[in-house]
Amino acid sequence: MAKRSVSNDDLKILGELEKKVLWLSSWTIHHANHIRESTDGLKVGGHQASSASLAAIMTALYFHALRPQDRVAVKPHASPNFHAIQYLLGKQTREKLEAFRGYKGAQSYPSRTKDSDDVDFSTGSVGLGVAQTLFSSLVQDYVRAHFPTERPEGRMVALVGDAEMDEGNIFEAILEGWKQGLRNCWWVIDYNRQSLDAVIREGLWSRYEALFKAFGWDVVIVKHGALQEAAFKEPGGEALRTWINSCPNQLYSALTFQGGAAWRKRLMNDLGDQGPVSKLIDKRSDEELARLMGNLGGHDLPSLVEAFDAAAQHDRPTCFICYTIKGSGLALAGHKDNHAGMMTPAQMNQLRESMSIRAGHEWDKFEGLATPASEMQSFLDRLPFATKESRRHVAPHVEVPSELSISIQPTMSTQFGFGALLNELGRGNSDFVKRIVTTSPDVTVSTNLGPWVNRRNLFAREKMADTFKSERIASTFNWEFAPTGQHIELGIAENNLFIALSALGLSHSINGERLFPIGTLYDPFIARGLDALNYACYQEARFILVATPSGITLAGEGGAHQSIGTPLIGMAQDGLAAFEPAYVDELAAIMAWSFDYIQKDGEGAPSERNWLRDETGGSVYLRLSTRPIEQIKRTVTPELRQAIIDGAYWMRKPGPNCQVVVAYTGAVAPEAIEAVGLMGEDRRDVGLLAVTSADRLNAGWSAAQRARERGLVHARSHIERLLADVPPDCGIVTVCDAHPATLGWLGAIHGHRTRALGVEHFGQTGSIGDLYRHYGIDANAIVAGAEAIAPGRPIRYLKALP
Ligand SMILES: Cc1ncc(C[n+]2csc(CCOP(=O)(O)OP(=O)(O)O)c2C)c(N)n1
Ligand SMILES: [Mg+2]
Repeated sequence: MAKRSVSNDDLKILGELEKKVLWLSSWTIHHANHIRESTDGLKVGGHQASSASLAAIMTALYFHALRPQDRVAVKPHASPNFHAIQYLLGKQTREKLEAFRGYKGAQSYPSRTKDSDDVDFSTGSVGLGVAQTLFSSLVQDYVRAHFPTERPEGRMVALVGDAEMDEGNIFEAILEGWKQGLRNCWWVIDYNRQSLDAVIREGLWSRYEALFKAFGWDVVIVKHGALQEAAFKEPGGEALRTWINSCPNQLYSALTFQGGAAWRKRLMNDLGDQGPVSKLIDKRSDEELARLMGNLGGHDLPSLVEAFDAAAQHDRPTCFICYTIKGSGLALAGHKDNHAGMMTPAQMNQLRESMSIRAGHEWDKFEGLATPASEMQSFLDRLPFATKESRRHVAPHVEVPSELSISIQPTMSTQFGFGALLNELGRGNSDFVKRIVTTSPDVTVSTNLGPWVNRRNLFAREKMADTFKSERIASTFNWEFAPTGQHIELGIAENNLFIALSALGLSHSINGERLFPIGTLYDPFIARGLDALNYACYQEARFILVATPSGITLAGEGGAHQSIGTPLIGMAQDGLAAFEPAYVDELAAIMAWSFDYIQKDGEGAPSERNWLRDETGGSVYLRLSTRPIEQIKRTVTPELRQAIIDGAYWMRKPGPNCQVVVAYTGAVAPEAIEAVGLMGEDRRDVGLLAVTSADRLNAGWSAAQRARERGLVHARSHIERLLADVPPDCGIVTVCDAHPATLGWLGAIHGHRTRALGVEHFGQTGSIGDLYRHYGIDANAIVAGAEAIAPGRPIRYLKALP
C-alpha cells in the first residue's frame, strides 16, 4: 500500500470533521422532524441511520481524497451527510439545512437541479446514480479523445448501499464498462449488511469480490479498523479475528445495538476460558469493548485514507467494500428496524452532550471540538476540493444549421428520413457535426444509423479494424473502431442507453465540452429504461432520443414489439419535448430546431407566442415509423416550420361551415387524408389538422390557461388559435397509432364534441391494413367516428365495418 499522504495532525482534524458530519446530519434530520413546524405531520425515516453509516467514508473522501475534477454520486439516504459536508465547506446555508425536506430547503435526495449546493449527480432511485458514474467516466474518455485538453482527468465516484447492489442496472453497467475499457471509476460500497427492511444475506462480499474481479476491477476490502488490527496483534488476537469473521450479520448487528455489556457476555460465552483471548476481552471496559467491536474499516479514518490513497495511484476501476454498521455512533446503531428509525429528543440530547455541543449552538460549525475553530477553518481553506470556483463547467453555444438538407423521395418513412438526414450531416465537418455522438443498444442498423456510422466510425480508445473489411468480405457496414469514432455501440440494455445519454448529455457541465447525443431504440423498449430516462431528464441532461419503429404500424412484428402508451410518456415526462411527425420535411425541421433547443438553458418565462418555455431548453423525443408514406411536394415556409415546431398546422384549413375536423399525428396521415376525401361530399368544409407534437400543444394550452387565470387575458396558445375559428357544433375526430388519450383532449379546448380513435389493446401480427382496421384507426373508422359525432346525412362511402 502507498504511504499515507496525511499527517497525524490532519488525521486528528479529519476525526473532528467526521464527528461534525455525524452530528450535523443527525441534527438536520432531527430538526426537520421534531423542531420545525410541519403541518402535514409527515416524519422522515431512512436518513439518520444511513447517513451515520457513511460518515467516516464521506469524511475521508470529501475532506481528503477528492479533487475538484472528481464527480460523486451520493447514495440517496446519505443526503444529510452530503449537505452537512457542503455546509462545512461553505457551500450550503444554515437556512437550507433548517428547511431540509421542506419547501425550497435542502433536498431529501441530492439533486443537481433542485439543490443549491454542489451536487454532481441526482440520486434517489437506487442503482441509477451508481451506473451514472461509470458512464460519466466513459464519456470523459470519449471527450478527451475528441477534444484534447490540459484539464486534469476526474475520477467518477459512487457511494453505494449494499442493498443498492441488488439493482440489476448496476450489473448491466459493469458489463458495458468492461467492454468499453472503463477507467477512473470508484465505487465505495457501504457494507453495513442492512437494507431497508432487513439484514442482508451472509457472505455477499465474496460474491461482489468475485464479480468485480471478473470484470477487471480492483477490489479493496476495508474490513477492520486500526483498533481491531492492533487488537489482533495482541496475544489471543487471532482468535478474536476468527470470531469476528465468522459472526453472522444479524448477530453482529444485534450486539452492536445492545452495546458493550452484551458484547462481553457473548464473547465470553464463545471465547471465555481460552487463555489470552479471554484476557484481551477482560482487560477492556464495556465502553472500550464496544468501541473495539464497532471499529470496522468503514468507520476508521486511517484505514479509509490509506485505501483511497493507494487506489489514487492508478486509474483502474476500483470497488471498495467498506464494512460498516448502520447507524454507527447513534443510539440506533445496528438495530434492524433502524431504517425508518429516528432518535428521540432524549437520545439527541444525550448525543449533543456527549459531543459537548451547547444547547442553542447546534448549527455552529466547530462547536464542541477540541481543535480551535481557526485551525479547522484553515484546514478547510487549504483543501483543493473546497475550491471557490464552480466545479461545473459552461460550454459555449455551438452554431447549428437552421435547416437540414435532404432530398425527399416520393415515398419515405420517417425512420428512413432520420437515417438520411444523419447521413447527410455525416458528410460535413463543422464543429457542430464533430460534436454529434450517436449511441444505440444493439439496434444501430435497424434504426437506420448504419450510414452515419459508416461515415463516422465507432468509438473506442484503441483503433480496431473491421475484420470483414480487411478480409475483403462484402458488407454494407464498415465497423471500424477508432478514438475519433462518433458512435458508441452498446449491448442490448436500454437502461444503459438512457444512463449513457444522461452522462453524454451532461458533458457540457461536467467536461466543459458540449456534445449532441442522439440515442436510438425501438419505441416499446422505452419502458425498459423509463426510470433512467426520467432521471436523465431530472438532472437536465440534454439529448435527442429517436424511438423507432413504433405502434401497431410495426404490423408483422406483433404485440410484443408494438408500443401503445409511449406518446403519453412523451407528454408526461418533464424535460422532454416529444414529437411524432408524419413527413420527412417535418422531421428535418424538428431535428434542426432540436439541435438548438437542447443547448438552451435560459430563464423560464414562457413565450407569448406558444406559451412554451423554450428558452429553458430540454431534451427531445422523436417517435418515428418504418411505414413508407407518400411525401407531400411543398416548400416548408418559415411559418410552416414554426407551426411544425409549435406542434400542429392545418393540412386543410376548415371552412366557415366546417362540420368535421380530423386531427391526426404520425404514421396514420394517409388514413386521415383518405377519410377527409371520403367525407367531402357529405360533410361541409372538412378540416385536416396535422399534429406534430401533442406534447407541446398540450403544454402550451395548459400554460396559456394558467396565464389567463393570473390576469393575462390575451394569452393564447398555438392550438387555441388554430381551433379558434372552428364552429362550436363541429365535431373533432382524432386518430393516432397510440393510446387515444394522446389527442382526445383536443375537444376540451373550445368544447368541441370529440371522438378519439387509437389503440387500447395489445397489438398482434398482421398487415398494416389488417391492424388499422382491427383497432379502428383506418379511414373507415375515422369516417364512422365523424358520422357519429357530426350531424348530417349518412356518409355515402362509409362501408359497413367488418
Ligand atoms: C429504485 C428504488 N427502489 C426502492 C427505493 C426505496 N429504498 C430506499 S433505500 C433502500 C434500501 C437501502 O439499503 P442500502 O442501499 O443497503 O442502504 P442503507 O439502508 O444500508 O443505508 C430502499 C429499498 C429507492 N429509493 N429506489
Ligand atoms: Mg445497507
